[in-house]
Amino acid sequence: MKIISANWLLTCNENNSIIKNGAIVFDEKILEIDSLENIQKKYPNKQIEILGKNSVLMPGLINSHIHLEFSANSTTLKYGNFMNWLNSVIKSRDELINKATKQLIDAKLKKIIKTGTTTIGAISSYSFELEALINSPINKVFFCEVIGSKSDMIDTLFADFKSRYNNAKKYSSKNFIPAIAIHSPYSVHPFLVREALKFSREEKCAVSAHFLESPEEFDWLHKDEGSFLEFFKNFLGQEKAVSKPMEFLNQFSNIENLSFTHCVEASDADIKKIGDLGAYINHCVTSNRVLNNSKLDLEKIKNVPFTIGTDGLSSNNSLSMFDELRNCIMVHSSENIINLSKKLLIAATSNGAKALGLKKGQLEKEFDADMIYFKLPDILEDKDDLAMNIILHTKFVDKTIIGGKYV
Ligand code: MCF
Ligand code: FE
Repeated sequence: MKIISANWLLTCNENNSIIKNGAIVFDEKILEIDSLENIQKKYPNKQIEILGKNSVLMPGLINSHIHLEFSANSTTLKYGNFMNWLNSVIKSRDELINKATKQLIDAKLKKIIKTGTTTIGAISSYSFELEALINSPINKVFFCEVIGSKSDMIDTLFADFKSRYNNAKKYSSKNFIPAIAIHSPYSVHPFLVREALKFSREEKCAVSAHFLESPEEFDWLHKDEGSFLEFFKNFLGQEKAVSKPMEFLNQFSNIENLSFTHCVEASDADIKKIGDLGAYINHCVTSNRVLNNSKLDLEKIKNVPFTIGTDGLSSNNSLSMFDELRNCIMVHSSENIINLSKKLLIAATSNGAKALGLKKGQLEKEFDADMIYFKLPDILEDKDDLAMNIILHTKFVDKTIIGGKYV
């Protein structure tokens, strides 16, 4: 059992409460959280680590959507237009994936931890990053990807997916949880979606899917036209989308931990359906900016909880959640920065944990002791400004605790 005290405890709990001069008692879980004064009275003989002036202790950040297999990209892929990006992925995928060695991914994971992330939702196309991941202390929900829209390939693709999933399952532990990613409504045949979701219900695992991120995807799914048409004709001999957005969403009933990534072009009815499914929206603001020059309308999704993801280096220049949060406050410029910052830190902690089905993301009794601490550059006058100043000023954390252990 350990006790830490900080100037500011940002709990990210249901009331979003902040404790000034607080202390937290923990082993692998959080045992107690209160004012330093009360904790000192209760544990008079216990040593307390006092973090001191301007210190902040908060739940570790949860990056709900990341593709580590694309970690070797920096300048290779085309940005600015989704179709150009997709073509560049197809052209350079093998080369990029080969360059994403275990050493490279190890280094990225170290930096991810140093920049405050304690849990990731890792989307995996091939399981090439599995070895690096299982050797890292970071918590991971490992989403094995299902992809393929050709009807004559369903059995083969499903068998390939199941073998990756079953292999990943061998490494199941409290910090490695296998899950399922359905790539998207345009790239997965509805029968394959059906089989994968049936499997997910048996496994009781989390499910995530990319959904309506580009205008090109919208035109293709709704009207079978636009630049996806040429792409699908050339590559797969298909002239029609395999499913409509609502038909796709309708398949996702009765899944406990469900999330849809992007949703930038989703209609009001789609958003309502996502809410009715009890799902979360993974918001990847930088990815949306660089691939599509678009942004999620936070007002439009106000009834659906959202999480924060960096996506991969395939569509971002950083895997740091603090960089991503800074981008969020800059891109969503019509929202008041103080309120938005509070919402964003909840999205990046508590909501991320809920979307992934984890008892994390809050400084609250019985929650996993995944915490980060760092110092603000100067004295904070008003606690109402805490979330905003954390986002504006934090690049690296001083210490990371995962499952009660310093990493
Ligand atoms: O989220 C971004 C953009 N949207 C879709 N897919 C990906 C993203 N980053 C990486 N991907 C991967 C995806 O998992 O790109 C591959 C898939 O395996 C090719 S998409 C035909
Ligand atoms: Fe993605």
